[in-house]
Amino acid sequence: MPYTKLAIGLLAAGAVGLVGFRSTTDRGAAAVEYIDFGQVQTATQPAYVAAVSPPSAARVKEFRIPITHETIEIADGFTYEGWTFGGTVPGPVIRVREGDLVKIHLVNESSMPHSIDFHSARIPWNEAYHSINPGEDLRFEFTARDPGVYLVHCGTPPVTMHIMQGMYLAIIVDPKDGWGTEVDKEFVLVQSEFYVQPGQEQGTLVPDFQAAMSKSARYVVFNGRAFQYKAHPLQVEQGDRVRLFVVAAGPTFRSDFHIVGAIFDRVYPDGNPDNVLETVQTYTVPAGGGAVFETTFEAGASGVGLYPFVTHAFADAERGAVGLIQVSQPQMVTAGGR
Ligand SMILES: [Cu+2]
Repeated sequence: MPYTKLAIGLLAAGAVGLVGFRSTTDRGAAAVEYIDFGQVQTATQPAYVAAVSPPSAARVKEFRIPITHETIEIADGFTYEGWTFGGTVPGPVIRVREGDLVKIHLVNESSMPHSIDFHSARIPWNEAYHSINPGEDLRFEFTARDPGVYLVHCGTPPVTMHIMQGMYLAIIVDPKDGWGTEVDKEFVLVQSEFYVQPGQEQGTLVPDFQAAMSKSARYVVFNGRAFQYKAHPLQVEQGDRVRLFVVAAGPTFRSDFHIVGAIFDRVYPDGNPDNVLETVQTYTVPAGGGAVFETTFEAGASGVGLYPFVTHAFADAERGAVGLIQVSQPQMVTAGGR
């Protein structure tokens, strides 16, 4: 379908975490949005931008997703040859609305076969999720029928290897009638783990598949890098209501998601607001699953201060799956050893 580029421009990195070009037509229900993730890349420095903006009004959304192999930083000072969707680990957040037609154009720009598997789609595996060779591309589409937050990953065997190399991203399908609450800030957190050993050069890491098969992760991370939000907290203001889209990419671990010093007033397992749980301390996101968490940072109840978010499986938190939410400007900024 042809589309007219009515709006092309640089997007503010802080607004949606993407820098580059995208185009959107604006013809009401027939509008088409096109994003080329080869051109629009998620910022990962100083930290992967976790903040997300609402989806566009376009009812047809098309995404070009290049597969590339890239040098990534998975812990401070440690680089790794990752396999990526869109050049980063995790790949870019895809956000659509329930009922949207989602068109995918997967392009394998790497040197080996890969694939893509959308948990948000009802589609035959053999049509959409098969591997494509270097230089090949694949087009498929699906209607986003089911609201929630979902894992997208490479499914090429051995899947453990392709996921531990970084081939995953989150897709949010906003409910057609909204989430039922108004929030001030939204963030995406994708938990995953890396199985690595030292490379030949100082500061480099290489895959350790045996460690992966014995579930001995070296790092467990949110959004691709150990401890990045401890150094660069997610910033909210006192009084804010916050929605967190949490996905556990694995390849093997789940996330026992918890915020120290806060209670979730709502959790939507799988991200469907029909699945509401109220007043939750910790909720487990299974490997290959997602959930939406909501809480409010109010004066006298999770007010100004620092709030670590963790997987409460603490051996995993010690390996990097801990970050901070900073509410307004605390007088003493200290992580308190967590
Ligand atoms: Cu792959």
